[in-house]
Amino acid sequence: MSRLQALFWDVDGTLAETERDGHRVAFNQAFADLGLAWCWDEQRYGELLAVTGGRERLLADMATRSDAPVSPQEREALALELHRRKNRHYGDLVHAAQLPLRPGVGALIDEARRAGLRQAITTTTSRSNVDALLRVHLGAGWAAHFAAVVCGEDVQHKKPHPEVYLLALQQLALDPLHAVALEDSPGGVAAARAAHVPVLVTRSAYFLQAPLEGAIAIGPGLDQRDGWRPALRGREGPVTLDDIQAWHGEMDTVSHFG
Ligand code: XBP
Ligand code: MG
Repeated sequence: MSRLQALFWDVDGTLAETERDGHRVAFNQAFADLGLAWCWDEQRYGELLAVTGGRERLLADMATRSDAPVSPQEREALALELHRRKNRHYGDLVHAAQLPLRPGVGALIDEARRAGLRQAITTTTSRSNVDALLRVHLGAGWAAHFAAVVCGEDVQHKKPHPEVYLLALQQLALDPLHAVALEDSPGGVAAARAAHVPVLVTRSAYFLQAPLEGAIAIGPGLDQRDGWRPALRGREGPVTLDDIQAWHGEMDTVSHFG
């Protein structure tokens, strides 16, 4: 059995429920800034999450609109401007303390740090968004908790491409089988698996029913022991490093979760 040496943390949906109440709201504020009568409701935003990357998401939405600029250059310029404004609004929302960490996340980061595991951020969101979120919740020195911080700007291909994970593995000089990725979405699971990193899923609001295959464990959140597959012993308390180590040790015997 290979010993667990590192945790790789996805950000949006895994560290915090940032999509519905953060990015979506901030995108709508950016539309209003520019006088656009566009509004992404919760359902439309859920559909658009199939596209990773905020700028890419804007372009995908424009491709379906009759009231978007016609030329690719104008669309690109508008997407850039909206994305820049969206990230500023997102930072403001985070600072207004409207986006707490998901329950159990802070405790597991602390436990892993005390146990001497290395940790990395592996996200396709922008670096400024990660900085805003973690500065509020872990303090100005948040980056010291992480041996690598790989963000959307660092890669050519966003999730579900494995590049974010491959870069983190390279920076930590780590065998993928010695890590566990924490993810919330099908795209994140696909990215980790394509890099051969075992992945544990804490389902987020938008992906409660999504089909997810090939994780070493799937559950509702790190603060509870109920509802996990494979099942956890005992009903009280959060998911611990020992639990993750046990799933990691047994991963060869686990095949698919629907
Ligand atoms: C999720 C994403 C991001 C965010 C928005 O990343 O796809 O695009 O929705 O952030 P992850 P940006 O789950 O890997 O953290 O606008 O900065 O792209
Ligand atoms: Mg995510």
